[in-house]
Amino acid sequence: MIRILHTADVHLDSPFSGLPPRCAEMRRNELRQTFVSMMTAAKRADCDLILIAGDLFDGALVTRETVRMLCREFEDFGRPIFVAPGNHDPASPGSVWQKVTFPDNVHVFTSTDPEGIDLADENGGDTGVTVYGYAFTGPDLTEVPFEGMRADDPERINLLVCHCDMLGANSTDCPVTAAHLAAFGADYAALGHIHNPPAAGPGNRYAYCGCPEPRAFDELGPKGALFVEIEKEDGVSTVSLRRVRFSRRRYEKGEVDCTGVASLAEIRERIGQKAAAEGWGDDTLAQVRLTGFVPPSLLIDTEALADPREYGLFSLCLTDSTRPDADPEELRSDPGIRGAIWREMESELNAEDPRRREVALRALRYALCAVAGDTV
Ligand SMILES: [Mn+2]
Repeated sequence: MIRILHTADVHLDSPFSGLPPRCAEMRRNELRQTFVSMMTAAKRADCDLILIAGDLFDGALVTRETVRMLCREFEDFGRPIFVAPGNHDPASPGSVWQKVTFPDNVHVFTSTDPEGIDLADENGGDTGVTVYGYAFTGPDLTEVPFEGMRADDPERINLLVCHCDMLGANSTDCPVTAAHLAAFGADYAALGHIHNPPAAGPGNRYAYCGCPEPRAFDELGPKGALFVEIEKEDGVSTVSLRRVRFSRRRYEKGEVDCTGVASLAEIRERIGQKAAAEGWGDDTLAQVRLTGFVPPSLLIDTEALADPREYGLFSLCLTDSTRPDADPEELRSDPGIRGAIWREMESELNAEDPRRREVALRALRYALCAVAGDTV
């Protein structure tokens, strides 16, 4: 039986440019810590090898600190590690893969031509395991490098580590299909590139591990890596997969219906209830949309409401999509000034652009309040 840690898409040294600089710095550190946690877990689980299926780095800009951390962790693991560079960190001339000498136990695939490596044990004996892989050598790879090839020896445990896009037939990020993988005939293909991993292939013959640490609101929920166990006897293998969370943080999206509230304090309470109901905590970066109908005089100050500490969150981004609880039909047919305001603004209130809608809503509130003689 062999045990493998399968990871990919770590995107070390990501700029996190959507965050304030201090938070971004913190997240870059956390990303490194997440990687260290994975390596520690691989050692603790007594993994025989590690497969890194591309995009270990976010781009060509790699910090000294990150390289030092990687070399230390790789060396400390001591057993074989295979890296198949992806579209974000291709093995191109002058890339980190050329500049840095990684420890001896690390094999980096550097060619788009697939290479198969037989794994030796500590004494140089044969383990019966072969690892196949290839590299992106530029940002695009429109061919499937292993098309028409087959793993040489069906008696061995054959692994394939590859960065590829199984979700887009016309993808320029190596458009691999289930048929390509079946024809190659690996016992397990460790895939990288898709950060929100879809279900594993039939019989667990292939799987995306997803990213270990999410970086934005299109990577929702906890993230991690895969522990893979493969048993092979008389040419027949069984593969079992275990997904383990490693992410320090998680991104979550939600809606809070504000219908019936009379004050900002009540909205605050509802946001708190939402966070509690969803189990969000200080690991959570939440994006919450306020919806429903509120009194026109209630001006929602999203900035004042969005202090994450009040709800025990790491960060909170609020958008206001509430509507004044005036009846649109009644307003539309109002012959007076209220109707005129509504008819003037109706197209903006239904605009495609959420920013324009928000501005229009705010304007409508001010206008209705002013007409009603309320203070704004
Ligand atoms: Mn990628």
